Amino acid sequence: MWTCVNGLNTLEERTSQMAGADSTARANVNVALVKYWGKRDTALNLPATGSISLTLEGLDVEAHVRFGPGDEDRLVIDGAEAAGDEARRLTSFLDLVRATTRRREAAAVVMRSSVPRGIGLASSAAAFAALALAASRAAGWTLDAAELSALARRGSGSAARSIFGGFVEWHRGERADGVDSFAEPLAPADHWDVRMVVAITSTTPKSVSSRNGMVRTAASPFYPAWVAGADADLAEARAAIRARDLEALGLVAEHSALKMHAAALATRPPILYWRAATLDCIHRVWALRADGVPAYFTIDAGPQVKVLCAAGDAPRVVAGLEMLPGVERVLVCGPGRGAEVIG
Ligand code: 2P0
Repeated sequence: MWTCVNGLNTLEERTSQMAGADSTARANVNVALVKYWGKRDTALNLPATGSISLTLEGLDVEAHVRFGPGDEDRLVIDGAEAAGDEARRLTSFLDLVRATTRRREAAAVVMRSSVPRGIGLASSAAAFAALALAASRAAGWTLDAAELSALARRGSGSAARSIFGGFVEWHRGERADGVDSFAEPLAPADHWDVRMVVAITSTTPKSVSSRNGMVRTAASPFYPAWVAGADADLAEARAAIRARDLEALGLVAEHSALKMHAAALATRPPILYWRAATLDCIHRVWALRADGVPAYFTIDAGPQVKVLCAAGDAPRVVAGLEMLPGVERVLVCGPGRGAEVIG
């Protein structure tokens, strides 16, 4: 079990170092409480709905970027050369930074992740938030927080939220060019002493990426209802966060996650991210609630179950989940800080 700590600081404080041709940044993952699942523009990563998340301390990605001579980008992730789709996605993101800043140099990128990739733990959110900050600074491009969030969104939608710490809302926006689709902080990491208990039920990479899963879910008969319900869920979650009302936030988070998965299940061919242990965790969370422990689950594009609870109840939630067959590991994360420059 890992225990992660709270963190705070303004984006300005965290990015106050001088920009140069070389920069290192770190960003934490975030877990959506009101989910993003569907796009109004796939090229620009513009979401069909807004979403609300909690940034988690301790599950992070560091990105070092240097622009310099060379014919090709050099991309190293966790000690291995990036290849295939992963490399293409990183290079297109770097192309976007180069095009905007009129740079032609190749980039040397080294990323280190404390989050397993491709299993539904939001590693791409942390990766593109860290990369957006490091690459923009290495290119000498000064962005305010909203602009940085919109840039991170181009790499991975959910990365827009990892720019900020604590509770965060990513706006759907209305404009076709996407300039109004960025995230903003709703409440800082120290607003509320909650925990996210993460039950890992499988580390096998998921068979349907979030990107493909969203495209396929748009054909679901339940997709219009999923989109139509988002504004009400967002309003409920915003009010619950402001009032520190765990029951209200937890219930709307479960509702949002279940609707997302119901829409995915009802598409053709169906998408089911859950394993048997995922269901066992859901039932255990409901049993804990019946026993008087306020705990509420959410599930992303993978079989892991993330449980929101008060800090003081985290040990009981961990005890309830770690004994279940099929639960490989349980992590406990507190609210985390936003993306920061570390070198
Ligand atoms: C979320 N997820 O709100 C939702 C819930 C997964 C389930 O955002 O295509 O990696 O890069 O924009 O951001 C995962 O999708 O997808 C995600 P792209 P992303 O956290």
